[in-house]
Amino acid sequence: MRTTVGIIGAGPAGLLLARLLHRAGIDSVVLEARDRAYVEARQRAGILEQGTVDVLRECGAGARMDREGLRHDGIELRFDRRRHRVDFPELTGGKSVMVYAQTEVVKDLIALHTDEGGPLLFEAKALAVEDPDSEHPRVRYVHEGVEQTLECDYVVGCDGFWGVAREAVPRELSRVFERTYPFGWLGVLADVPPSNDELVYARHDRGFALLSMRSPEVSRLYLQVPDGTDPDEWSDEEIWDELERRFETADGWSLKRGPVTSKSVTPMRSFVHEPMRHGRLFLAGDAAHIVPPTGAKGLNLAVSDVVTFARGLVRLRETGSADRLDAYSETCLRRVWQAERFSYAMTTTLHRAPDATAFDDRLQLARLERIATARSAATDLAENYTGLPFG
Ligand code: FAS
Ligand code: PHB
Repeated sequence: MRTTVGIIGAGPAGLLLARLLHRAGIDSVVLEARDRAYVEARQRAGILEQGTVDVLRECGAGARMDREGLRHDGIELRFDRRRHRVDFPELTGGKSVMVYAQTEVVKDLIALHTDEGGPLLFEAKALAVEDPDSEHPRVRYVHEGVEQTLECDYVVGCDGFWGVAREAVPRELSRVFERTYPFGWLGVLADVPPSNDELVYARHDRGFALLSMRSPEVSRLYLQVPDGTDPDEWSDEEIWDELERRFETADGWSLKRGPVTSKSVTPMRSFVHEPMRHGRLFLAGDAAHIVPPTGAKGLNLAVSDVVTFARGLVRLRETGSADRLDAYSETCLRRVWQAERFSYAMTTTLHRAPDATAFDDRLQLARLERIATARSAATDLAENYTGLPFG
């Protein structure tokens, strides 16, 4: 098989890229190792930056998001039993975020692509990217038990952290930057209306807690737990009891309980691979970088990477200039490191390390106090949370 752009992975990065290229009249083939049901059910992100919302609308994938998504103009920081709201439009000149789950974005893009787009092969596992620095890189993959080759002009690895694309960048040219955290997130979905209109990020001596949502009927909640925790070690009652303790306020706010429908633990990691391009191979999304979910940046970074690639290729097609494509890695990395910085700051401000001292606790509270009282600090949070401009 032959195509212009071979895309490995049908997560948000791969699917959005295929859509953007399709709209620009550039053909692509998407190879996805798992089946459609699995990809559409995988519980992940929940917050879309303003820029992501705009791109989904522009490429004709925003209709259901605009019908069912929840626009949020702020978040609440909770610490020391106090509540502090961060007003996004007020601090950013009008920007906000959208609560619309990654699973729904993926479903919308798959439906659109199946109706209008090029080949999207499920249960097609890429084995390797070959000759990435030649004029015609190839992807070797297995589909329906047969090993095959996809010949391309460009390959974009959108195959996530555990994918194969990154391995095709020669080790001697690769630099990896990494930080792991001694805690993870126990995440639950619950059939109960959210107990707050906006997301609540709580810093507590017992650990972090996050109140998020999927709809006016479904809550999504997270608890900081020790790294390697088995979710089945926690009964639903214990989870609700612990959430109540960590969200406690001085004004009698209460947490509504309801049936837990899913439980999972996510490890926390910061990771960046440089460069994000080698020859005709480009890495996008989690294939190149991971952020801890505290800043709600992962999905949105994947979107900005593929927008940067698509704009670069369209410019080459239209003007013959490869300047944007050649600047792909440095353009993306500039935005990636800002998101790494913000996600690290949110994570270390709101989570309590197992070896934290009273001094550390005071520092965290002082950082939160600063956000609550200084417009400059609140603005920095609001600008990063709603999303910095695409490269
Ligand atoms: P993905 O991992 O989503 O997709 C990669 C795809 O490639 C997968 O479908 C995989 O099956 C496929 N693949 C892998 N190897 C392959 C191979 N060899 N051949 C073919 N296909 C292959 N981000 C936010 O922005 N906001 C949040 O609120 C947020 N919350 C999160 C909560 C949790 C619990 C988790 C785990 C993540 C969260 N994230 C959040 C981050 C998350 O959304 C990722 O950043 C996002 O999925 C990245 O998208 P992709 O780069 O497309 O990678
Ligand atoms: C989610 O809704 O899943 C979510 C929201 C905000 C985050 C992380 C996850 O920071």
